[in-house]
Amino acid sequence: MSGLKMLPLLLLLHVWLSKASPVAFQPKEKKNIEVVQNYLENFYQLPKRIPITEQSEKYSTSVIVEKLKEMQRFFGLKVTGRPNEETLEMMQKPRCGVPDTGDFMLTPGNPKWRQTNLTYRIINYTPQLPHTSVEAAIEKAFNIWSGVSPLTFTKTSQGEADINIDFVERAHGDNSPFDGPNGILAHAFQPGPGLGGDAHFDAEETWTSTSENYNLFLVAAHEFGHSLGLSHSTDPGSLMYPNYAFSEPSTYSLPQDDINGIQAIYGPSDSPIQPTGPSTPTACDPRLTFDAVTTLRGEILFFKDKYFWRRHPQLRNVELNFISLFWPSLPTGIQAAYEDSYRDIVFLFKGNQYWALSGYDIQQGFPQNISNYGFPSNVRAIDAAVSHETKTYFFINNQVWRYDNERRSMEPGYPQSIASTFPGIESRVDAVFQRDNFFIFFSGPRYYAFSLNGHRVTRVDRSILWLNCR
Ligand code: 0D3
Ligand code: CA
Ligand code: ZN
Ligand code: ZN
Repeated sequence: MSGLKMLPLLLLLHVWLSKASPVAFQPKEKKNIEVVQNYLENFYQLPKRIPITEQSEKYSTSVIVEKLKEMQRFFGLKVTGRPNEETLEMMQKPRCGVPDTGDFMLTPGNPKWRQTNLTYRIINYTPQLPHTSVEAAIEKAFNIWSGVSPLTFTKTSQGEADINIDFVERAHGDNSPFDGPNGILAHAFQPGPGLGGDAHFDAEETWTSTSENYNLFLVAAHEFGHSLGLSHSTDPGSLMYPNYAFSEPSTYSLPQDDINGIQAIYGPSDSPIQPTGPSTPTACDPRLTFDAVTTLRGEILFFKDKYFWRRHPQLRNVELNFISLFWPSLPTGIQAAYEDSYRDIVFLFKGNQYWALSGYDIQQGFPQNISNYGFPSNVRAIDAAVSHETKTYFFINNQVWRYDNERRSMEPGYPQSIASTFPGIESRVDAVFQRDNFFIFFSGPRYYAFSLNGHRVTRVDRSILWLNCR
């Protein structure tokens, strides 16, 4: 594209960007303009040439605003139609060449394979993994999809296959060059003849069968979603979300969002028992329950499955995060958590193991066994935990244990029944945290505010109010 033809758009974007920062044409701004321009051209069909007439300039303004809004809506950003900071940040995250579509997660035009018995062929291999590992990863990736649909996949070694799998680098003849290490990892073509269905992997990536970036099975499973007709999804927990996130392959289960997507195209599985998958929790679902809740240096963390919500006490916003993104070595399904604010440590529990966090860093030497606290071996897991002054309370079934943080020992006389120690807390506790001399207990979809001064429950309400739902 010629520099001259780009000028009006550059000026236009410049006007917006300079509202955010009043200094004119800094190199950084020039770069931002390019980011917005390239992104919308690549992923939102923004026309590449903008004619230099005033009228068409007005037209292109509204097109850009609309495209920006579409993009912001897709990524769940504030829909402003302006290239603000969070928008630029999202645009600069590398992604692949399949355009983001607003509605559902099917590829526009709804392309699909007419037959259910598909063939694949591995054209060449990456030198970084043994052939058998590549084959195992590819086969497992296909199984993810055949398990929840009527589709079957058969490997062939020669001749025409529906899905050709290739490791290639840079320009490789399909007008979508790869970009070297990181950035775009792979891409795949929607169902169809010829290139249709084919999956290309960037040969310059480090391909692994572990948690190191990038796990070939996880990327292949995502690409085959495209090969079968799925586009990207807005569900951050789905396989078809645009960005790679590690998830343990040995226990991997295809998320429900992706199951819904593939079944919308090909119908349900032939198997008598319909498979289901994990769903991404939604903050304002009234049935929502928590696994564990704790404060951390003034923030409140709400754990659920492989996620946690983080709430800043002053800010109204609550953000959903992957546990694995903050703490790659932690398991999912944290069962209890408490903050020892004197030592400035947060402890997280699952089964008979626990971890210590200093800020957002896991301390060396963890996990350790909860027998350190003095629990007998028949205590297999902790439901909830909370610390106040020098004591820590552990809730297990209908009993509470009290631990002395200074003496580092369990107190005599415990366990006691929860109902006698905390009158008004009648059922099993899912999670609890301490704030302003209250213990906030979560049990099912409700929370109970227990006043430590008044020694009674002063409020019962819906748990999701803590996630700023109405
Ligand atoms: C891609 O390269 C996708 C492939 C993908 C996406 C999600 C899960 C597995 C594979 C191209 S279709 N995405 C880029 C990516 O995630 C944005 N790059 C690595 C990174 O860490 N950002
Ligand atoms: Ca790359
Ligand atoms: Zn390609
Ligand atoms: Zn993709």
